[in-house]
Amino acid sequence: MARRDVCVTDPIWKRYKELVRKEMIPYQWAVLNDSIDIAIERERNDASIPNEKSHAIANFKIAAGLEKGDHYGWVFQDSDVYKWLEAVSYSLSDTWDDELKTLADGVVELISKAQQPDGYIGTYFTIKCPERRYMRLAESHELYCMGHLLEALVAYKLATGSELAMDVAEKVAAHLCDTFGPEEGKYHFADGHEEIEIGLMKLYHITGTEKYRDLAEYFLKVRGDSPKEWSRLKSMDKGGNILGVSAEAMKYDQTHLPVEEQDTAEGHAVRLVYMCTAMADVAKASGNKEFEKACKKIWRNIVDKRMFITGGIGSTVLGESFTLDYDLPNDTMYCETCASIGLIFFAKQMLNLERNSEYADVMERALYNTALSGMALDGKHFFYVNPLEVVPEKGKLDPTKSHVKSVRPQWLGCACCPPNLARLITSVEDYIYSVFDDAVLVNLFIASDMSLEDKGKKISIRQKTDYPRSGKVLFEIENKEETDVTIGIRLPGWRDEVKGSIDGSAVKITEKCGYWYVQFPKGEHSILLDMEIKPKRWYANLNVSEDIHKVAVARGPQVYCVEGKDNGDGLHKLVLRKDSQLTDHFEEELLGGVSVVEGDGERLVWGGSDAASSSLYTCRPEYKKEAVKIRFIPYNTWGNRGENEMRVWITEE
Ligand code: FUB
Ligand code: ZN
Repeated sequence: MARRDVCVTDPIWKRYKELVRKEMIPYQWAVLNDSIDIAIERERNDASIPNEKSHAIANFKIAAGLEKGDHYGWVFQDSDVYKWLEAVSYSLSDTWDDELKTLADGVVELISKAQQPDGYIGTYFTIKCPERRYMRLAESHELYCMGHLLEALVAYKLATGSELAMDVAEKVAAHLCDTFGPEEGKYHFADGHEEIEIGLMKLYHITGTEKYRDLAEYFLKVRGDSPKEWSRLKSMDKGGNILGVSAEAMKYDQTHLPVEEQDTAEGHAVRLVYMCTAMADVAKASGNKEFEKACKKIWRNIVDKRMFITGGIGSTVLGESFTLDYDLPNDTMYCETCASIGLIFFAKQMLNLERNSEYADVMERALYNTALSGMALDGKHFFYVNPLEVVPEKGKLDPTKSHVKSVRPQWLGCACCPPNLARLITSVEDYIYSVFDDAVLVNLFIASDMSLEDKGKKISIRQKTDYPRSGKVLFEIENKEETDVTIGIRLPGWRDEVKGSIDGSAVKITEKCGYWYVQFPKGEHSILLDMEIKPKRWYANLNVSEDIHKVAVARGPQVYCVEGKDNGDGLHKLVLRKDSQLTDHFEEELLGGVSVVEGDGERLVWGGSDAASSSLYTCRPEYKKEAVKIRFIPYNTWGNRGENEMRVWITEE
């Protein structure tokens, strides 16, 4: 669904979009051009992570022959520029801006100049070692970058009509079709980091060129099809490793098994969800049932056993990876912002394959919690890793927690997350609806105006709501078709009591796979969905050892947390009383306006003799309990009031 079909009117989301337009996009542009003096932090203690400057635009100028110099940054530094361009494209579709368009036109032109005559594009290899092109594909991210480029160019074409964008994209795609594929004489492998498949599918969707879809399918099929080929690929280039990137075990990049046989989420989390996003898209487009089955199995494994309550994924910093079922450590996890963004992409594609509200539930969970937590309220500070439990000193002094930051850095040595978030927020309207020939599904509750006139359907839906502050959503529907239309409204998995009315009359809500389907004849109609949103306690599966005897608080789609700022540090000493009533109220001035949750609890303090209080262990735990009011804020807003402790799961007694 194109952005022009949906216009967001929601004050919260408009604020985020404006933040991206007015703060993030110019800020990121300055970073990409090295024209801003900021501290670039390594995302963890790893000296091989480049952290001096971005140099991303300079890399393009050098590759295009417009400037002299060497490449600097990650081998995938180009993708920061592409994601920026993609966010700009969506932003232009929302709010036209001549100056920004001129700037972006210049970037597309620069990209076209850096493109090689045969269609190849990649500043690292063009500048440093053109002879090593595709020689170390498992680590080189060449196709990963081109995938992001295709996504950006498709978005730019849709937003501005740019012919140059399309020329560059088609040249890239033609080059890839000539170079990779099952035929004799072509390369029979894919990139170590999935993404090209998503880019090719986007190009396929707007051009209808089947060979792009087929190549996307090929890149997926070849992955893990031939472990020997991959081993050869990983060692065929004797030129040495690429800065900061080294060959990893097969599971890391999902090459351990043919993709159709993969049924658990393994390896690097972003790679895995990008792979699944493309697989689901290809499955829908080409009818590949094996892909569909694998996607469903991997989805089940993530959602049932490997996802944090915040919609974060990736349990360890080592390889930024999944580990094993129920291994969900709150203070060492990875939960990269990009991984949750990828999970949102995956969920959206799954909704096209199967009308089941669970996909939208997970999409919403990842969006409202981990994804939004990736950015500070000023739009200029970003988390790469989104912990569920933080004690600032541990991140600084415990080498195994160096990735767990308590304050969002101004920029990161590996800057994949900030521009990824910019493109997600500027395109949030794409996730609100799923449109099918026989029904329109409402997945997210975001005030907006939607019209399908451009799609040849005379249907419009206006959503009016202040969700998630309240759970009341009014849909004003206009059906100008001669036939009935069917709207399916998501009934969130977290809901309690829900009331509904149609055209002003209360009705009984019926449910099919998590959606309430209503059929309308020609004319104007309204549906009111009235969900009670109140703070609720959530508990983890008993196999999650980290969360035993603990509780998390959520309010509608938002997971909550406690912060030292409100509750004093030493959050591990807090106990939420089982019998206490959780209350909520809205605070306009706090963190941009949030609903705060409160509950009665206790803080454990030592009540014994001084000598015993200073000993590390005791047989006589003389704890006292001091009554306290525990105050919770939405998880996505934590870390905006200076450095302090934070926790999602707290002890309950
Ligand atoms: O490898 C490219 C990107 O950098 C990945 O998606 C992120 O996880 C980070 O490693
Ligand atoms: Zn990232």
